Amino acid sequence: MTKRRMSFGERIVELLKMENVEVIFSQGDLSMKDIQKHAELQGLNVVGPRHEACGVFMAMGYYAMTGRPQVAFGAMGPGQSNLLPAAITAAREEIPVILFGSRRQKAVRDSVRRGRWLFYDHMPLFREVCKYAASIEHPAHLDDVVREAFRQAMSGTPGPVYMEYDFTMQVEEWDFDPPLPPAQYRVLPRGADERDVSALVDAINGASLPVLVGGEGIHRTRSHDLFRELAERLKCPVVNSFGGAATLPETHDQWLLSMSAAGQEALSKADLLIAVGTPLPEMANYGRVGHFTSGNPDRKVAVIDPDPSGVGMNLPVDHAVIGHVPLVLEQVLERLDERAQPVPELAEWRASWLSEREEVVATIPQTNKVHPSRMMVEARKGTPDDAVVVLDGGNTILYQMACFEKRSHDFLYTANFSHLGSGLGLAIGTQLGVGRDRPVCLLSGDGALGFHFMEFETAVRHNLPIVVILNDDQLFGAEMAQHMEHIGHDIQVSLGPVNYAAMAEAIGGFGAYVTRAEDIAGAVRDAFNSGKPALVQVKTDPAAAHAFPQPYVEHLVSWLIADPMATFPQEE
Ligand SMILES: Cc1ncc(C[n+]2csc(CCOP(=O)(O)OP(=O)(O)O)c2C)c(N)n1
Ligand SMILES: [Mg+2]
Repeated sequence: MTKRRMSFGERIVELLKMENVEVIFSQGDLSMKDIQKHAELQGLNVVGPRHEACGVFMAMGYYAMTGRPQVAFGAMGPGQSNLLPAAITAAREEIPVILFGSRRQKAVRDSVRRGRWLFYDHMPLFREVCKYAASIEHPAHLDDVVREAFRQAMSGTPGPVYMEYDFTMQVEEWDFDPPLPPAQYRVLPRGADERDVSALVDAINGASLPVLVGGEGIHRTRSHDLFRELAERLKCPVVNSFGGAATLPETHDQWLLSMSAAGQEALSKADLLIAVGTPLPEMANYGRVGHFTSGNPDRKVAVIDPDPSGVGMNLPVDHAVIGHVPLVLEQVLERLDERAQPVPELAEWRASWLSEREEVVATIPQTNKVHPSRMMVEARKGTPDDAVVVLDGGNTILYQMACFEKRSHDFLYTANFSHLGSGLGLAIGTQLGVGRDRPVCLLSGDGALGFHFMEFETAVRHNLPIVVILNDDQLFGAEMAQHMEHIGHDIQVSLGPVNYAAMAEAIGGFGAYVTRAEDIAGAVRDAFNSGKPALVQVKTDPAAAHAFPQPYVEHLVSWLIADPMATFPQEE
């Protein structure tokens, strides 16, 4: 085999290209200059975040839209440190991201001279947080480490991996063998055991009331069309986990909000629950209490997921069909006949859900300011149906869940970890993933947006026309009711008046400042039509956060207070 002499930096780029990496998220820095040089030469897109954590969020957004992991860098010392919070989020969200830290010479670590400029020993921290963390000690060591990183990031429960190198190593040259294709060093996604598939198909054929639960694994593997086909063949009710929102668009006549009366009835009456891409974790109190305890005692549970380690963790599972979600769905569809008649209760449950949503909208509290639920109803009118929806915030999440109908299956939120401040980064990564021509909106709380607002400049610099629709209640709203109840006033929950729209314009984007409900839809439309990164700031009523209950909040709180040690209902 002919070896080729090249720098460490050039080789990293070559290895990343073998894995179809398209973007590296890194600020220009001397400690990665050779990697950036070769990334540019080899046609990768180099996107520079203002904060390294946001670079990781961007990589997560890109992955969520494409199923291809991307790369984020942190420069030596504090830049490496800044990767950490988002690495934790990527681990919680089970999203593979490939992280690199450039490091000062390792000898600094053992120096007794108290020279610590731009140095901290990060390895123990990244080992704790990531699926794999390694220090690359020599160019000859590089290929092995990068391959192990991809192998780990993409197998079992996917997640973040971290590699670091002495910054001086970038330009070191070495004779490298031709790079290996991924199929030679990691198991590519595969389907399930055929026996498990046919047992599941038999169970489905024998079920009179199957219910599908869509999980975020459908989003992560881009299996929406197959999931929809399965739903349509089964003609059964479809609900979703929190992070699996929109896996079947809410306009579909089989979809029910899991927290609605109809959704809960469907879950409790089902004789076969088929969870796709979720180990039934967060919804319905881990499947252990609430409506899972009532209803059909003979309910069977099937799980389609790549990760065997989640099976039976919450509900006992009758059918574990383990494999890459789209491949398993294809296997199931190959064998499964179309159900002759829809599940008899479906039409009634769908009608019940639709009237529940109408009722929620009709009873939005009337105040002299815009209620955040009203903002969601109006914002929906101005948002194109095919827009990707990204979320960030506290109560904002509940207002959107109740009042912003998701019509496209592309949806992203850190549903497991709820990391405030992730939204702008996720939206930017999402827009890069779907391309400039597809609309992307970020529905955000003002508290959430404040964490990393300067990423708006990143969107301007890279010409990414994301539209931020801001619920500006001048509060960390989700904290307000508890403070009012417990203290009688709030302590550091209220935020100052900020003209975010003017800031968006000052940075070079489009800004609109809206105080009246009737102006929201038009402003949102203008924002999408501007073709620029845009922000529509809606001044909403701060009293909404404590004077009235938030829609479905009791379900959300019930997850928090659910007894994690509760026994399985079947064992009681
Ligand atoms: C990084 C981070 N810090 C703190 C929290 C706790 N927290 C959850 S919701 C919330 C308030 C969110 O305020 P905002 O984004 O304005 O949304 P609102 O509740 O007002 O709709 C806070 C502080 C969190 N989830 N993440
Ligand atoms: Mg707020």
